[in-house]
This record gives sequence, C-alpha cells and structure tokens, in this order.
Amino acid sequence: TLSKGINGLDKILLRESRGSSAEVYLYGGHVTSWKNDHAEELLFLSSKSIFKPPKAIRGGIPLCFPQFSNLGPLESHGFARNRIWTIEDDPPPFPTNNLSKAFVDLILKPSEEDLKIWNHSFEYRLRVALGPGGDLMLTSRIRNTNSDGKPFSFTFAYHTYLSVSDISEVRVEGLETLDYLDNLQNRERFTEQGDALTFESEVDKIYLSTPTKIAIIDHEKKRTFVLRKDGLPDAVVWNPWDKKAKSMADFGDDEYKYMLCVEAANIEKAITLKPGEEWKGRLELSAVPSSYCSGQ
Ligand code: TA6
Repeated sequence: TLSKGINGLDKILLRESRGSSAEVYLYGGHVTSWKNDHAEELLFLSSKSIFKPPKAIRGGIPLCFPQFSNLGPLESHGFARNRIWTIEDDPPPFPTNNLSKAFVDLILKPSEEDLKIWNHSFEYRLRVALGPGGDLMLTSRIRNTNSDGKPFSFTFAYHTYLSVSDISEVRVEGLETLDYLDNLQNRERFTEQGDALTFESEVDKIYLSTPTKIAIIDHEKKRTFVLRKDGLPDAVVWNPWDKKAKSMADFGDDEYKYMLCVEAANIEKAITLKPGEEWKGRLELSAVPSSYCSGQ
C-alpha cells in the first residue's frame, strides 16, 4: 500500500501473511523498516534522520550507486539514494526464486541533470520482497541503455544498517582471515585475524572476496542476522563509534551503540556493462533466534 510517510514523502508498506512487514520510501528507493512477525524492528533508522531531499535517509538500506563512497568523481555513495524512484507495475519478468507475494518493483532512470554529472543512461530496477518466512529480499538489476554504444563502470553497495541491542555484544562470523581495505588507515590492505569480529571502537573496513553468507550475532537478543548475497563479492563493516557519531548531525550521539552496517557490495573490481547488458545483485536478510552460547 502507498501512503504518505515522514515530511509527506511517499512510502510503500509491504506486509507478508504471517505478519512480517517492510517499508520502502520512493525517495532513494530506500528500505527504512523491516519487522519480523512479532513486529520487532530489525533495521536501524536514526531518530535524527531528516527525510528531506537531497540528504539521504540515515539508516535502513541506502542504495550506493553508481559509486561507492569517494571512489570516483560523484558525490559520496553516488546519487541513487538521493532521487525519487517510481513504481513499475509491470517490469520485464526476470528469473527469480522468490515465491513472495509481498513485493514492490521500483525503477530509477537518470534525469537530464543526472546525465550532466554522470553521462550514461541506465535503468535501475529494484525489487523489494518479503519471503514466506519474513526474509527481506532486495534484487537490483542495472542495465546500460546508452544509445551511443558506450560501456559504463560502477561500484555498488546495499548500505544496510542493522539494529542491534548493544554493539559491544555483537559478533560477526564469516569474515575471519579475509583481506580488507581499512578506511581508517588510508584504505591500506590488511588481513583479518582468525576469529569472529567484535567491536570496541570505530570500524570502517572493506572486506574483499567474501563468502555469500555472513552471520551477525546479537548476543543480548539471542538473534542472528543471516546476510546472503549474490553478485556482490565484497562486504563493508562500519560503525562510527562515539566521536564520529557526534560529528554527524543526522545521527544521535549514542546511536552507534544500537547499529552495525554490514554492506553487501561490489567495490574492489568495478562492474562494466556494455549497452544492453544487465547486472544483477541480490541481498537476502533473515533474522533467526540464535542458540548462541558465548565464546562458541
Ligand atoms: O560504508 C561506510 C562509509 O563509507 C563510511 O566511510 C561512512 O562515510 C559511511 O559510509 C556513511 O556515509 P554517508 O555518506 O551515508 O554519511
């Protein structure tokens, strides 16, 4: 259902038969809420997010396209998250294993303005769906529609803000021993240590060639987020911690304690599409009770 959200911005509510739900703003094609069938909010959304274009919504799942961070000439994280998307009622069908009935298809094409800052035409189709068990599934299909024969390259991330009960009680499994670029050390390349990630200070790492599955364990809530990805070889882990949190106007000073960004991404090797070619990147999030015993 389409309704007016914060500041009169259009949003869509998806509801799955067992009661799980999701909310997507047309502004940014931005998922701002994902709730399980006990109506527990699973994504972090800052209480200070201003919901006013052109500033991106702070939290949920910002779409970073056509450029991750400052890896290129565009504004940080590109412009897809700063644009008004439209609903596409009958998108070209695409092979998908999602049996979901609760979904919405959005599309973004460049405006005349956009073509001035990034001189390529594209069609970016986003499907947001709730699976039968309340899983949240995002599929991005990006097609090069240049009529001048020019290929284009882009980097991409689902900049997902997960809601956690206490960052100091969170572990991440699946990124051990991998190489990463450390954004806090001039993006130099390091190798991760051998056991699960824990958090006690600012972290901003781009892990390379990561597995398709990453687990984020919230000890206090006895809940494990399982992040599955396809077409997205890299993963960013980010928590601003206290100092950086204070420097962000649209982020509460202590909100770093209740969020962790784990971002399915394609960063190290940009994707190149010739005219007519399409890229697909899928993210699937589930939240399962974890019989989590500390230390195991
Ligand atoms: O994904 C991590 C990151 O690149 C951090 O370096 C930080 O800048 C974060 O994204 C948030 O960026 P934003 O433009 O949304 O404030």
